[in-house]
Amino acid sequence: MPVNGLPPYDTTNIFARILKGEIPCRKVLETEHALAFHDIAPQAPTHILIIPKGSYVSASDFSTQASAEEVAGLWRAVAEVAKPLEATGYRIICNMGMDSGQEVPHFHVHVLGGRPLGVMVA
Ligand code: DGP
Repeated sequence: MPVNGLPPYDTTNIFARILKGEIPCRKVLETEHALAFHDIAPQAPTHILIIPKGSYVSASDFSTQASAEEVAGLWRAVAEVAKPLEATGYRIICNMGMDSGQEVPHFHVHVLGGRPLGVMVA
């Protein structure tokens, strides 16, 4: 049963295939619980995606089903990846479900920076 317009976890989704090494990525960081790599269609000079290694479709699934270690591991990877942007600032985005336009049904965090990003509007 789809939730928020998202199907159940599909092990053939593009990020699952990146995790399995079936599709290449420009890796930034890999830890026990997370993988970070450059977005294929960057919206800013720095645009990095951070994904958990576990199988979670959405931010909601990750937040409610992942262990404390996985949650901490994911967000510490986000902080690590964003460290070079701390002086000037950055934006974190998680799209969740149909209305957000989430394209890839494996939970991911976008880190964007390297230029003034403007005021966020819908
Ligand atoms: P979202 O709309 O939040 O689901 O963002 C998905 C992002 O994933 C989008 O910015 C483009 C990126 N993306 C899609 N396919 C690939 C891929 O094969 N490799 C990489 N590196 N990024 C991808």
